[in-house]
Amino acid sequence: MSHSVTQINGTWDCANFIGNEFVVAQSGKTFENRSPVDHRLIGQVSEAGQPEVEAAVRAARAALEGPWGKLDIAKRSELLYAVGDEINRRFDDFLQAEVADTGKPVSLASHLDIPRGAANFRIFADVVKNVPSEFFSMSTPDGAGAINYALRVPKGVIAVICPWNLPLLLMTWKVGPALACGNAVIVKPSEETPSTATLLGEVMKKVGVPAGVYNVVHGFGPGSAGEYLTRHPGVNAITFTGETATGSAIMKAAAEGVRGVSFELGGKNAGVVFADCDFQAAIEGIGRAVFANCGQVCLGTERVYVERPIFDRFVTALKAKAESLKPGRPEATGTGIGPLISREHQRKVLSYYQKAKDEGAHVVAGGGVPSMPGELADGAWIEPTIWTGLPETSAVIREEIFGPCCHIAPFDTEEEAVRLANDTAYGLATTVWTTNLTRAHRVAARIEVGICWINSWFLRDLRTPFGGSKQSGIGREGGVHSLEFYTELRNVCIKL
Ligand code: NAD
Ligand code: 6OD
Repeated sequence: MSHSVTQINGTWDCANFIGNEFVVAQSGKTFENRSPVDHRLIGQVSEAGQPEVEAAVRAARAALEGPWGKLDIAKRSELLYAVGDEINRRFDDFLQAEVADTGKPVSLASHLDIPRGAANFRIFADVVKNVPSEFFSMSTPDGAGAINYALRVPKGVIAVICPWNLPLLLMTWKVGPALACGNAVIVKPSEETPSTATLLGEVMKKVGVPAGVYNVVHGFGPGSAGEYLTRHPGVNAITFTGETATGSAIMKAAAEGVRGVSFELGGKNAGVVFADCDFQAAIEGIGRAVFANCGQVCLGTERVYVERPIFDRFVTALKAKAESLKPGRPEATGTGIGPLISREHQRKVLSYYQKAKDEGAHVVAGGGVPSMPGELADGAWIEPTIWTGLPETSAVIREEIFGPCCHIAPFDTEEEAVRLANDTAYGLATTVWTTNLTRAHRVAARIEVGICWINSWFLRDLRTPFGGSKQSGIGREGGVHSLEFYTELRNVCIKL
């Protein structure tokens, strides 16, 4: 792969990307990027310090004041289309980088992560060209009148702080609209997944995106690039995807200078399965919602409520689904599930597996670490796991685990199902399975979430509002909703 990251001793090393140049931190500090599959060293990552964050902010500001700030919407859209095309042209490079960092099956990354990375540029290139602004004409005492129109102007320098679960998809979901709206961005990828954000630097430069428009600083959160960036007064707004507790820390940083935030945070999502569902479709859908990406999807289901008449049959069928998912190398045909992102995350998920046992759960499937051959034994593997029999107060029912696991509980009435689904501090997504259309509308209106899927899960139309209620987020992104965060409206009032 021709890569923005330099190849040293057979490993891939990631540099920061500032002002269209790959830059190694002045401090010389690096951290390791290791494969979740077998813990092998993928490469060293240059950890940005204050000087690199300063340089990135300066580069971004210069871009806004330079050619980028003067480019009209049509030209910006053309460039974003070119970015999407170039991602597709280098599809295999992105795929290889994403799979190396995450260990996820190639079959998943090639259908979800990389195509969405490209689509996220095209959709917002189209949105900015097609969204009208406001116009009001008014009367004035002198009879001549006045007119008002609203201009959409970019917010300025946007810090984009990203998680590791869908690295390219979630990063471009924010970079696409931010650039479409004329901002400059500084991306801080997760320390676990630095590669695709780095590679995107090559793409930006190749297609002619001006220097300073897209910057990448690598590092951690507190006491590192994440904190330096979010505290920097030259950053005008912060868009963040990650844990609710991190969102809270970033919000405190954003309070200094009263900067805007857009947050996509954690979840403890419910799946609700009514007895009148299409049973096989529900098993397939809930199976994906629980186990896809090894359960590391913010929209994933960790609490499943099933109407009592089909409860036993549902538990048996989902158990079969869990046990059919074979762990293996990302590129191997037949791999149904990858590893968790890291050993640290594996320890966290296993601590919940232990808590479930301690609290008296019936372990229907999984519950531990699969036995893996050879060097794979060093990877962060985990068994897809299903529990029943826990009280709703149990930690595994209340707290986000972010692993391939769920608790299944029976319910008797629609009222009870809605109450159970809503009994959480989070409010990101729900998936409801029923063939009764009236019931579907009724339940969707009552579930306290940002996204309610009926007879589907993670089915995305990128024009729709995406985000979380309660502790799952602040604001909505997607289609025109992204423009609300990435632009400001300036009213121009002209006295005639
Ligand atoms: P995380 O919050 O640990 O880290 C996310 C990013 O924030 C990383 O880049 C990290 O380095 C950075 N960071 C950490 N502390 C920081 C600080 N004090 N200041 C600035 N930056 C800081 O999240 P994660 O473990 O990478 O991702 C998993 C979490 O993300 C889960 O909770 C999941 O639900 C959530 N998530 C939510 C959505 C959504 O759309 N709602 C999508 C994906 C993931
Ligand atoms: O599809 C999206 O746009 C999106 N933001 C998905 C988030 C998935 C969370 O893991």
